[in-house]
Amino acid sequence: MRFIDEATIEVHAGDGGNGCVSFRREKFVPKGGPDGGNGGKGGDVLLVGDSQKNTLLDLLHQRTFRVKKGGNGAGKGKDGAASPTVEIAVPLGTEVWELSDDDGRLFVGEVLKDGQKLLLAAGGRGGKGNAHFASSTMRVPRFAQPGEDGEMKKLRLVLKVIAQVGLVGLPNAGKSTLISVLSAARPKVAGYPFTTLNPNLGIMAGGDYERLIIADIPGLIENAHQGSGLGIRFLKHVERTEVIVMLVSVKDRDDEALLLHDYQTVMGELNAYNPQLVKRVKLVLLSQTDTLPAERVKELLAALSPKIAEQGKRLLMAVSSTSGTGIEELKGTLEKLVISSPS
Ligand SMILES: Nc1nc2c(ncn2[C@@H]2O[C@H](COP(=O)(O)OP(=O)(O)OP(=O)(O)O)[C@@H](O)[C@H]2O)c(=O)[nH]1
Ligand SMILES: [Mg+2]
Repeated sequence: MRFIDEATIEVHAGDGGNGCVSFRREKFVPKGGPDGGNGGKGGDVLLVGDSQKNTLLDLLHQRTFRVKKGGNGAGKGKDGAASPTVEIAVPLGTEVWELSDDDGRLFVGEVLKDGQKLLLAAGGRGGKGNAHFASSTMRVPRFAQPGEDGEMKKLRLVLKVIAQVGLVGLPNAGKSTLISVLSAARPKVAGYPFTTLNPNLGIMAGGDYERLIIADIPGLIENAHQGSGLGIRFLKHVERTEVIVMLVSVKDRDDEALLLHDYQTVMGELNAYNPQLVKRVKLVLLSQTDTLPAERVKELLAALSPKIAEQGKRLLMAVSSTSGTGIEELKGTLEKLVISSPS
């Protein structure tokens, strides 16, 4: 499925129905009183959070949402029917911005929970019929109110995936392979850089956390913040993530200084996007450790741990997705980190 995380849509809420001018006609009563009913309310356009969705792809096919006008009032005091609302289902984590004609953006809101609704455009009020205006001083109102126009808006929707754990690292670090070991996700894995072009989501089951959502995002390279490689715009998907895990592959990098350099490169890119992300890197994984003797992995862990420790706030562990070494321990650590982090 194609992953679409931004879309522009136009929404037209329903106009209110018009009020009616009518007079009662009864046998033997030459002039009946006013009996024009009210117009019905125009339907609203709402956004609804839907946990079954994970892309804004639908919105590429349908970009305009128009709600019917409310029914007009009629004689004999009949009110027009309200027109039904239109609901647009979107993945959780969708933000809405209203676009103005001068390209300005105004934050409207976001949906974070299943079934949560956000009003995008309000339908117009129905107009009052002439019966409404009858009074002792106004016995024969020959007018009624027109319905109010529904709101019309141009909106930009931005999906920021909600995951508890985000995987970051250089291309080929083994992020996609790791998510396939931790969850049922089966993203594309290959021995060339930038295999992952769109974020992959995986759900890790088990333990106290029934559902721990992990996001694997495209690889970062030096100067990604200046547009190198795939850039850093994908980092928005770990912006809400409390626990960021960085993978540093030891494959063909059996050297403390090289590994530290790789670590710092990725940190630099996170920092350029948003310094808050740096603080959330709670765990660094030496990955693909099956390519080195176990003894050597221990040495590297011991040498690098103090350099990345950040006063005990950042852990260093070793894993191999291929051999499975360290994976069970990693699962337990991820749970603990997620549970202990504020959300
Ligand atoms: N030996 C070994 N190879 C691994 C391991 N994990 C991943 N690989 C290999 O490393 C290569 C890159 O793996 P990916 O999972 O695609 O790496 P990635 O970090 O998702 O890469 P991008 O999507 O390009 O950023 C593939 O050839 C994998 O088979 C591991 O634990 N051990
Ligand atoms: Mg990948």
